[in-house]
Amino acid sequence: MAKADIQEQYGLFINGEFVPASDGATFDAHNPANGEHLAYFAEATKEDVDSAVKAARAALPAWSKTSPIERQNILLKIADIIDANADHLALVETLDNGKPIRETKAADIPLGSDHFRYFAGCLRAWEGSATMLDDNTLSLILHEPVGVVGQVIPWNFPFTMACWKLAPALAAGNTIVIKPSSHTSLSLMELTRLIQDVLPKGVLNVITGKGSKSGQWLLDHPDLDKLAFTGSTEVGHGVYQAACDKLIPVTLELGGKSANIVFDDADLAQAVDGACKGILFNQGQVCCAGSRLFVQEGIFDEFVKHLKATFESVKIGDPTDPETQLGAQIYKSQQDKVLKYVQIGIDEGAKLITGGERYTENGCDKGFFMKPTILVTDKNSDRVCQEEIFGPVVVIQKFKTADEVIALANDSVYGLGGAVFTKNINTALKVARGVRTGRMWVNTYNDLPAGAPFGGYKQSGIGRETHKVMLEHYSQMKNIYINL
Ligand code: TAP
Repeated sequence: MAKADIQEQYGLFINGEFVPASDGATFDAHNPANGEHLAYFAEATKEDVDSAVKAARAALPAWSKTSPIERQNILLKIADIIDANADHLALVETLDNGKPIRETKAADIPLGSDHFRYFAGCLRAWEGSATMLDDNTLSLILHEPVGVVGQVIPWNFPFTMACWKLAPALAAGNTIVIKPSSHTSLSLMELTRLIQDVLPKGVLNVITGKGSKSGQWLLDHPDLDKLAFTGSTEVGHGVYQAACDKLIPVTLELGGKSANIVFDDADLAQAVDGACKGILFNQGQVCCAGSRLFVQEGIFDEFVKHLKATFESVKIGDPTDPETQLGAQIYKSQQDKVLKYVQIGIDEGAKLITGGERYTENGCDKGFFMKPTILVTDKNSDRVCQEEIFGPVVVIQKFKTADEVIALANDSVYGLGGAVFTKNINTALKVARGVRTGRMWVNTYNDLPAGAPFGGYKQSGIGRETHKVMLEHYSQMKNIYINL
């Protein structure tokens, strides 16, 4: 397997310097594809978290007064650095996360740099306003940064999620303390190493460590002005509580159980491809994965036959091989959870069409590889239709009418993504408008460019990312009311 030029040890990044944890504690990370040790990371103590927040607080006055031009130039410089190191960062991400290099090269890393470019553009066009309320009264509206932001991101898209969080927060003039998942700290630490001299000291602080300790200490820190979190709905509840306790704003990007809906008149090849993109991208470890697939009765059997054949032809294996389509699940207990869900589905009466087990051929026995899996059921109440599996497992159901499938899609506590495949624009719009989610794709799946807002209804979150509205989420509106 390819090797990356990485350090053996990474410190915390506090006030512009890499430092060890105050008690010297470390933890290590392994490659999920073969179990090999990758690097050691400092495990932040409560004191370290406090130092990081203090550094961010001290840096805030100067950073918040930088001109939009200065911040734009810095964001563009970061984007350039990412692009110049794209191959390195893609390999790092693949080794740390197990996702195929073809995905990190085509999606994770370029989506990250594009995010910095997008917000570099937005921030210059983000004007306040001046309104004469009457002949003697002028109302000015200015945007001010919200302040010191605490951010926590998950392991499924470590690099992209970091960019989704950092770019808008920096664009709006905030200072940051961010914590990556302890399972995947490498790409953010490598990015930090590459951009350490670009930002003034203290503007960006990165703490590594376990969520239940370092992460919780960050959320609970009393001197934060905003929390931003991407991860599970379960932990998201705790983040919301922590924000409530401090009465500070919060944005949450949480879990999903998205409906991918295929009508009889869909282009079959396009819909099968969309189903694969929906559930196999990133090994199905995607918040908006199309994990519930609804296929109309007229093409049901043919569609399932095609999807089964496509799933069985997927190239599974070494994620650093450019030909590999499906890499490794993130860690053993996550893989065990996915396998357990397959059994739960079967026990509840679902039919296993293909997959449902580990993949151990071609040197994959040391990693957490899985065969793409199809279950078919007729009960949307099954746990496999209601709970987030977070693996390459799609559950297919048959439907007759648009109204029926809209009701089935909405029978979920989540509301993050979804798609509709049809050649009829009226059907597409009826379903897209009827399903209560933040994003509905039409005739595609899992495209996530900057500029199109992404975020959840219901238990899938609060707020939108990947859109200029994030600047509002990371700012306060100041009104100056002038009696002329
Ligand atoms: P979580 O277990 O919720 O972890 C997310 C992050 O929170 C990690 O950095 C984790 O650190 C940290 N964390 C865990 N417990 C914490 C606590 N008590 N206090 C503070 N931080 C804590 O989720 P995950 O397993 O990494 O990611 C998968 C979930 O994220 C899925 O549900 C998925 O749908 C969701 N997700 C949503 C989106 C969007 S955009 N909606 C995007 C990606 C993922 P450690 O890992 O070190 O424990």
